[in-house]
This record gives sequence, structure tokens and C-alpha cells, in this order.
Amino acid sequence: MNIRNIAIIAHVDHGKTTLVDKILHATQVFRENQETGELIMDSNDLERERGITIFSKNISVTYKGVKVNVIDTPGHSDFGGEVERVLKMADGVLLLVDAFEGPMPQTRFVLQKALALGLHPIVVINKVDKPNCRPDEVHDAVFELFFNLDATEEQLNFPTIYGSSKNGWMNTTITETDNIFPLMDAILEHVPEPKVNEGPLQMQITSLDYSSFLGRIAVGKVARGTIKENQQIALLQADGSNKKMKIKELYVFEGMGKKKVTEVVAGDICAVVGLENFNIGDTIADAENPEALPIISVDEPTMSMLFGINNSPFFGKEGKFVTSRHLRDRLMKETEKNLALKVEDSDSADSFNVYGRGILHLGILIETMRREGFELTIGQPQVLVKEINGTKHEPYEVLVVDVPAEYSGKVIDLVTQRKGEMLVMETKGEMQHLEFDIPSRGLIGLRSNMLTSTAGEAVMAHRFHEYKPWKGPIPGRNNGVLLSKTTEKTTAYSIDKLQDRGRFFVDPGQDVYAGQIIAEHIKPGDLVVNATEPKKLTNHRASGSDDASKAAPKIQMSLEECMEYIQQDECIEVTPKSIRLRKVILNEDDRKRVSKSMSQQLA
Ligand SMILES: Nc1nc2c(ncn2[C@@H]2O[C@H](COP(=O)(O)OP(=O)(O)OP(=O)(O)O)[C@@H](O)[C@H]2O)c(=O)[nH]1
Ligand SMILES: [Mg+2]
Repeated sequence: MNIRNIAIIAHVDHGKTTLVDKILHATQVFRENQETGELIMDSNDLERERGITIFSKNISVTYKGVKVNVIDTPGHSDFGGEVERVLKMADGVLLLVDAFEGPMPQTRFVLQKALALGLHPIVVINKVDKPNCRPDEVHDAVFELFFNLDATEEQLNFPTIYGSSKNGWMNTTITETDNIFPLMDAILEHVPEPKVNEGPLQMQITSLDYSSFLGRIAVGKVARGTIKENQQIALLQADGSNKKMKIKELYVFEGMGKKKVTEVVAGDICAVVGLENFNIGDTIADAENPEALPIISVDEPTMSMLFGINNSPFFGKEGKFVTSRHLRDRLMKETEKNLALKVEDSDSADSFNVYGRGILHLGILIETMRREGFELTIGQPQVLVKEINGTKHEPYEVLVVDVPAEYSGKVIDLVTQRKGEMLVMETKGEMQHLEFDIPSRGLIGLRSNMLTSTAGEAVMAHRFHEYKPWKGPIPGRNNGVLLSKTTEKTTAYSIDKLQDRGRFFVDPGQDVYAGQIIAEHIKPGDLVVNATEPKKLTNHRASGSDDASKAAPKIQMSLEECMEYIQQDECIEVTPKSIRLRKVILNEDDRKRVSKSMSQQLA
């Protein structure tokens, strides 16, 4: 059968998943009038809530008699490693670029990977329905990017499609149509058919699927030969081992689902059931002539966090899984499918060092665990420093900020304070486009400050660039925090009295414990306060209704915002019901003693 394998790649939010949905619709995977709702492809709960793709996904449609396998990829930079891997299944890519924003840091990263694999991208300038969009300028910028990434003559000659995935049209010019068929035609015309290599079976496992009935499913493209149901195969692993096993079931992708088949020939993407203890990167090979495909390199982690059992006074009240055994087993299980994640034992039996690709990568894991019923304590995210030629190096990132011109001064101040250096400043319509080189440390906590000082107008994106020498101390949070003195329920009376001292993270009537962070101090320095005092009873009834709380609503922070908020001596208690900020040392006297001895050591 005639086949095309394509991956859709882009910066976060440039419209990949929306386009995949439209491809499914246009090729009538759905019955007429079937209610499908928005973005069926982002099917995981967390994906829907956040409106982002976390896991890459395979679909398959038939267009003009040709089977088109499409891989939707995540655009967030924390998941870049996943994109790099699934590109191994593709013979072509659609590079989507937002017609207003133009190429962004992740556009560069994914394009670089695609070009390096020798793929010939089709450029899709998407979102041309946006007011003030600049499709021609963006096209030029994309060309420049190809050029800077050393694209070959042929790659530079990329076809361009314009359109709006949201409005369901694509065209070879900027003229609106009522369908996406010009894009589908471009795929048939420009994406080569997969190379069919003759010889004994070879298939590399490049991604992983899971079904509660079938267990772990290995997904990849058959590179050579034919894979058959019940076939004896050799599983060749990175450590050089060769395990004999049998293929139980085989599937190919069809629409959004899978279809059971008895064999799959080279060129098609397939899902294999019945393999035990396989890893991504393993080669499924002919049992008689086992030959491994080159090992897939996995991105090194750039960030670490300490995951411990919950040791707060509220331990065990809200979760099902609370012991270090539970925690350890769960983290180890995660490393089987979450390739960029590493877990190591720490000095204590109750906590583990978890290494990942960034705040979002680790945040998604914590959120998933919390939903499964885990309680845990997590420490401040740390970037991973390296010793290179005897000197301390740290990760640096490219930071891109687009902001209305009137706020650009504030943005530059903010980034410079955090040791960022400005590389580019350009005008894009009414916006200023700024690019910086900044240590990853300086990015932690930057987003919320940036949004506050630009009235929410700044759009920022960053991506790991390289390790460079350590840049020295970077100022942490400006404000101190208010800590609860007591373990009790907060009262409206107390919170009300403390309103001018800080902005609260807790509501009146909420259980708090001594050492818990209950508010942000309006000034630097921490303060221990009593927020649980009952109202003094007097003989007189006070005039007016002072029972009604005048307290400002509490500040609600997401898990990731909390992760970026806490400092070295603080941590986060995560349970299925709550996220609480706290000091690592809850007892006030102990805390003072430790900080005194720390400052003596430093002196
Ligand atoms: N105006 C406009 N908005 C669009 C268009 N295509 C997508 N969007 C919107 O852009 C947002 C992101 O779209 P997605 O399809 O989720 O983007 P994505 O590239 O899959 O994002 P990630 O998977 O997180 O990298 C959504 O709010 C879409 O409705 C378009 O053509 N025009
Ligand atoms: Mg998506």
C-alpha cells in the first residue's frame, strides 16, 4: 500500500493539534454530524485542562487512496526529547509557524532536529486569520532560520502552505478556501514514500503506548522486512543483550484508534503487543539474523528536585499512598516510560533525587501522582551544574519575550537583574521582540514577575541552549513570607488583622500548622504570625457586622507556580486535596538555630 509518514512539529501553541483534528475531520474519520467537541486529540485529562499536548500521538487517515500516518508532537520545550525520538518514524514533517509570532525557540530546535535527519519540511504558516499577522515576513524569517541551520539547497527549497487550522482551511497562497485539501495534496506530492528496505526484520521502538487490557505497547516504524503475528523475534537492547520472545498481537493505526492485523511490512508504523521488559530505543529484529539499529540518544536532565514522603503534621489525612516504599516504587515505574526522567536514592531513606527536563516535566509527574492518591513533599527545583575543564558550569537558555513597547524597559530590567543579557531587540508590529541569553536559574520564578510587571501582556518562551561558566549569585524572591505560629484553624478575625502585613495563600477557617507558609510578606524577611486567634469575646456587641470578613481573596497558585516560588529552605506538601507551602524545618527555634549556624559558616 502507498504510505506517507509525517510528523507535525512546531513551537508550543502554534496549532499542531488543531490541525490534526481538522485532518481527521476532512478525511471523514467521523460520521456526519457526530459530536466530537474541541481537540479530541489532546485526550489525557491534564492535556485537556492545560490545553497543551504532553504525549505525542499517532493517527492514520486515508487520502486519495494513500495511507497517511500523522504524528502529533508536543511543542513545549520540556518535551523536546520526545519529538526528537518520534521523528524517527517520519519521512517528512510539517513545520507549523504562527503567522503572527513567527519562529520561536522551539521552532528552531525541532527544525534543527528534522533537518539533521535529512527530512524535507513542508512549512505551514498557520493562524493567518489573526489580526495583524505577518505571513510574508514570517515566511522570510523561516527561510532565514533554515539558512542559519545549514539546510541543504533542497531543504531550502521548501514548499509553503498558508492557512488557519482553527478555521479549517489551507492553501498554497494566502487566499482563504473552505478545506485543507491543498495541504493534503502537498503531503502526497512532497513527502517521499517510506524507504522499503529488503532483508530480515528490523523495527526500532520509538514510543510507547499503554492499554489497561494489553499492557505496554511498543510503537515504531518497521524499517526492514515484515513483522508477523506470533513471530519469534530477538529484542536487542542498549546494553547489548539479545532476548528471544514472541509477538502476540500486531496493530496498525487507523483514524484515532488501532486495527489488528496479522502482518506489517516495512514502511508502515505499527504497535506491538506481547513484548516483555522492552525499552524505547530497543530493536525488534529477526531471530535468526538479529541486527540492531543505532541507539537513540536521550536528552540529559537539566533540573533536579527532592521528592520525599509527606512529613507534615497533616501526613496521611488526604492520600492513600504515603510511605517511602510507595513513593519509590511509583517513581521507578515512571522511569520505564518517562525517558528523560532519572531517579536516584538520596542520603535519606525517605526521599529521592528526581531529575527531569524542566518545571513542566516534573510538575506533570507530581500532578499525576497526586491524582493517583499520593502524598509527597517536594523541594526547590535545582538546575544541574557541571564541572567542565575544572570550572563550574551551569545551563543557559535562550529567552524570547514579545511585549508591547511600553513595557519593554521593565522586561529588560527584570531579566538583567537575573543575569540575562540582551541579544536582540526588534519591532514586530506594535510589539517589541526581545531575545536574551540567561542562566536557567534566572528563569525560575521569572514568569510570574514578568506577567505582573507587564500587566499580563508579555509572551515568553525559553529553551535550553548550552552549558557555560557559572554566573554568580542571582537574587531570589524579593519578599519574605508569613509563617503560622500555631497548628489550628485560621480565623477571619486574625487574617483580617494581618491584611496589611501580607497577601494570604489560605482562607479563613482553613487548617494550618506551625511553620506553614500562609502568606507572602509585603517586605523582605520572614515573620511568624498567629492567624488562628479567635475573636475576643466582649460584653458589648460591637457595632456593625464585623463578623463578615473583609479579607481579600487568597492568592491561588498552581503547582508549577509554587515550584517556582519556594526558596532553598522551603518545600511543598502535595496531597490529592491540597498544595501547601512550608518551611523544611517547621519548628521556629530549630529553624533559627540552623540559619544562625549557616550564616556563621558563611562568615
Ligand atoms: N486564531 C487562530 N488560532 C488558532 C489556530 N490554530 C490553533 N489556534 C489556537 O491556538 C491554541 C493552541 O492550539 P493547539 O492546536 O493546541 O496548539 P499545539 O501546537 O497543539 O500546542 P502544543 O501541543 O501545546 O504544543 C488554541 O487555542 C487554538 O484554538 C488558527 O489557525 N488561528
Ligand atoms: Mg498540541
